[in-house]
Amino acid sequence: MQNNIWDPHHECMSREELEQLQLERLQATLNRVYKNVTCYRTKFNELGIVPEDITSLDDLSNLPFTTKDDLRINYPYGMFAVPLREIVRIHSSSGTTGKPTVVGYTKNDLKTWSNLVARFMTAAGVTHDDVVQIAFGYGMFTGAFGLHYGSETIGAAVIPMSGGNTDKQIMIMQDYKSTALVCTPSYAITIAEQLEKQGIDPKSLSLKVGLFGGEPWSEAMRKEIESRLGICATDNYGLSEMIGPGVAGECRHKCGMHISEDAFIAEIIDPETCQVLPPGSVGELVLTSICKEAFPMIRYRTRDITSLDYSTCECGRTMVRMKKTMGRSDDMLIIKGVNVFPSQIEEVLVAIEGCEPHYQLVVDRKGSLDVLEVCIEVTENIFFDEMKRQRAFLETVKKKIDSVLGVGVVVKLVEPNSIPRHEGKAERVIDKRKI
Ligand code: DLL
Repeated sequence: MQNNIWDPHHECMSREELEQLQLERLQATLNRVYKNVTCYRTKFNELGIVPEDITSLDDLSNLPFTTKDDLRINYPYGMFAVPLREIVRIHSSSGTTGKPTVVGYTKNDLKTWSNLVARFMTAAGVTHDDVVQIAFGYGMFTGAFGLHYGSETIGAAVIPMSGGNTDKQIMIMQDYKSTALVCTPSYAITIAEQLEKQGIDPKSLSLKVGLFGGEPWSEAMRKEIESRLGICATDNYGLSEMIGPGVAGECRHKCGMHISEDAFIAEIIDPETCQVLPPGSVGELVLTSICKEAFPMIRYRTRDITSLDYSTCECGRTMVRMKKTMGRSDDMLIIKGVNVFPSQIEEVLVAIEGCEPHYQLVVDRKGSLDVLEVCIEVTENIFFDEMKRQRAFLETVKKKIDSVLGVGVVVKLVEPNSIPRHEGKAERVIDKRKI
């Protein structure tokens, strides 16, 4: 490690060298998917493209996009480019409509992943002297395992706490002298609030740095976390389909997240016209993985809205920086770190007798926690039913929604015709969160 850069050879490459490497890796990836993934072969054939046609990075824009629908159609293993016996790990994306997105890793992919996470953790200042408390949930979510491997690769001591149980998080933080905290930004606020409630001065802790990600958060929230926990907080971006955390992360200058461009080629497109936009434009981020064996993704539409900054960064890294995401081009909501689609709720509601297909989702932040209120229009029978039966109905609906989403919601039954109708698209979501 040199000057706080984990892999200076790749992270500080000249653009010319980088583009040469990207092209070589892209061509290898295209050959792999054309040979091994029916979905890609069919799409390429339909367009009359063979991998050999891609002779420059500019040709990338001739290739078809990959969307979440492709992953759903090919559920669970159809997009894998290696036989199952070469897979050593399976993860999935949190809360999607119907079946989750399944992603696989070979042994080499896990090595690649560990190194990519080690990069952004090093960029945030983590070293082998650190004690890293991981408060992301361990499980199918990629967050905890990704940062776990990154920490071990650096040689830091990992405390695999998993999410929740804030009092215990605080006790461990005090007793084990954790120096780095890893969780969602909203959970960092919860921890800060609990510390205040218990009268614990954050200065009495050993915390120095926080590595946050998995959900959108603003600069204002960063300032709040930094002052309330007395740490330097960095933003880190990733998605299961690409590898999990490890796609992009901030350095100590905190002026955008460096994308590991030797592993992912980034494009910005207009989500309506699908045309590639010039450098600096705001649009949807499209990523192509060029280092993955098990689950390569060609021009995957992330739906995240951002822009890319190619200007030089003081840290010495040459990798492009993406701005904090400004929302999504689809309707996915992230509630307490879980991805929620309004259509999932709709699916539950339309199947319940007595619920009208008119509903509205109100998202708010109470303290630091996201609250999702589902307002459902019900038939007159139910609305004017006796309290006991109405309660039972409400409980049934809530249970069904909670179990489909994997996150608790507040259900409110409203009287017929009380939800505004629109001539065009319905306004399903009211997001009151100020992030
Ligand atoms: O959230 C991977 C991750 C875990 C990244 C931990 C960083 C830290 P998914 O569950 O597949 O994967 O959700 C991916 O979450 O498309 C974004 O919409 C959103 N997201 C992730 N990181 C950020 C971030 C992980 N730093 C989806 N800022 C992505 C804003 C983020 N949104």
